[in-house]
Amino acid sequence: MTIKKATFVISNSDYRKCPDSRLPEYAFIGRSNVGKSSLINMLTGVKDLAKTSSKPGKTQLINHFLINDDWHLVDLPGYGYARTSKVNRGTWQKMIADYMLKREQLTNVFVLVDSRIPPQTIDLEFINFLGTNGIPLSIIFTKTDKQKQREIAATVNNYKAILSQSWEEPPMMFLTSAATGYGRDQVLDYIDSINQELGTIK
Ligand SMILES: Nc1nc2c(ncn2[C@@H]2O[C@H](COP(=O)(O)OP(=O)(O)OP(=O)(O)O)[C@@H](O)[C@H]2O)c(=O)[nH]1
Ligand SMILES: [Mg+2]
Repeated sequence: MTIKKATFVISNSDYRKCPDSRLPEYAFIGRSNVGKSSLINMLTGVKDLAKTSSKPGKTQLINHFLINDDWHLVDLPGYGYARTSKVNRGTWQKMIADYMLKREQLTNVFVLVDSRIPPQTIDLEFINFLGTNGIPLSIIFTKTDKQKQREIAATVNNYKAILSQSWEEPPMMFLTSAATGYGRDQVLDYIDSINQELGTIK
């Protein structure tokens, strides 16, 4: 898929105030600092479309971007950010859970995990939360430029082994690097194939 147009639409904390449209929606989630916003910039080819930071906790709201006038891409705040207060954590959980469970346009959730670290409980819990609630998901391994191929393969296999204990078939997995653009076509073509299947894109 060629990205012809990528524009910011709206930020908010309430799924009911998200854009009132029937366009399919693809959300990006994962631990704080895993590289969600960077990946969105890499995929769209627009450098500062989503705000990034070397410090965790940069993205705080549900951010909608309109792509090619055909679909929405959604940047979300990360989970597992230790410096957030308990109150904030509760608010985050409700905002995200409501969005995931109630946003009808949500077509696929990309769960981002750092290719350098072994499967973490918090990520597995989130993946299982989506699975249990029948929300389609894929896994994106980020920052592959920082890791040797052999080590990345070991992490991927580790995920597959763990998930195959509770899943008949593990979710789709993608290897990416926002730094080099690695994996861009694979992710975009996957989104395109779902859009075509839905028949929403002419
Ligand atoms: N080397 C490398 N660094 C990356 C990559 N992706 C992200 N980073 C760096 O990781 C840090 C966090 O990136 P963000 O995109 O802001 O992460 P985020 O997941 O959106 O973080 P929050 O919004 O805080 O949840 C930044 O310093 C990025 O430059 C990557 O593929 N390779
Ligand atoms: Mg972010």
